[in-house]
Amino acid sequence: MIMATKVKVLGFWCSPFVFRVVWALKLKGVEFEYIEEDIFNKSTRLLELNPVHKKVPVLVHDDKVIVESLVILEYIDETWPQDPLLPQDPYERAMARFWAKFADEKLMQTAWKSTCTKGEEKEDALKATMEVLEKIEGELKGKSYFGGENKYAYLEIAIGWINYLIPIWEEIASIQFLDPKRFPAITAWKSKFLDNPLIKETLPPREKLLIYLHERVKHREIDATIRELAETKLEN
Ligand SMILES: N[C@@H](CCC(=O)N[C@@H](CS)C(=O)NCC(=O)O)C(=O)O
Ligand SMILES: *[C@@H]1O[C@H](CO)[C@@H](O)[C@H](O)[C@H]1NC(C)=O
Repeated sequence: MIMATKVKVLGFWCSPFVFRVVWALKLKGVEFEYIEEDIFNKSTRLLELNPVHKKVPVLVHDDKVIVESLVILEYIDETWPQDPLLPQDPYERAMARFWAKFADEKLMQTAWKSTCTKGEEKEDALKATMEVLEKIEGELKGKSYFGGENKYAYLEIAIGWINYLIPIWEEIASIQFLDPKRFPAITAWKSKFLDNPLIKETLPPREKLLIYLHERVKHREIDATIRELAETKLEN
């Protein structure tokens, strides 16, 4: 364990962005203090440390503050170079960053939207989600991990949220995103990922996550109904 410096992480117990940072630090054996934030009632500490986005994760390293999970991952990799996350080759590094960005921009919102919405909106979101998953499947095909044999590569950590969140979303919405026949590479990778002790010890209990996300879906539905009512009122 590296003890010389002080590392703190501001997080939220089920955030896919926070897990990236926690996994990377644990993997590299960097000791850190974890501080749970209430993202629905933000502390002045959070607002002061991340005034731009007001979001978690926030990494505090001595007196330096770093935000945005993918940026934090690169900072961690450069500051503690043991067990590297990113590949050495510049092209491979670029590709790893490309896929992480792609999944963040194209997958997370659409998959969540498929979970929360109804009717045509849901159909469209589901279709878009499947297209993205197909691209990711293509990238993983023929490999054990995104990083080849490196089971703790940058992309594993960046996209790993798929493995614990998507199954819960599937259950809540009674839809199947990850059909093992259609996505054999992702399915195999998912089991390996979830079996990994480092991942197991950090993920929250499935029941707790299920209850919480159910609530989030309900809130989204209520918000949408209120918006609709407000719009009809304006029209009349
Ligand atoms: N792009 C950011 C996203 C972080 C993010 O959305 N964090 C959520 C928790 S899952 C948050 O703090 N939400 C509070 C808010 O949106 O006000 C990252 O990669 O770190
Ligand atoms: C919000 O957080 C403050 C302290 O940071 C606390 O005193 C207050 O009770 C919290 N409010 C709610 C609604 O949880």
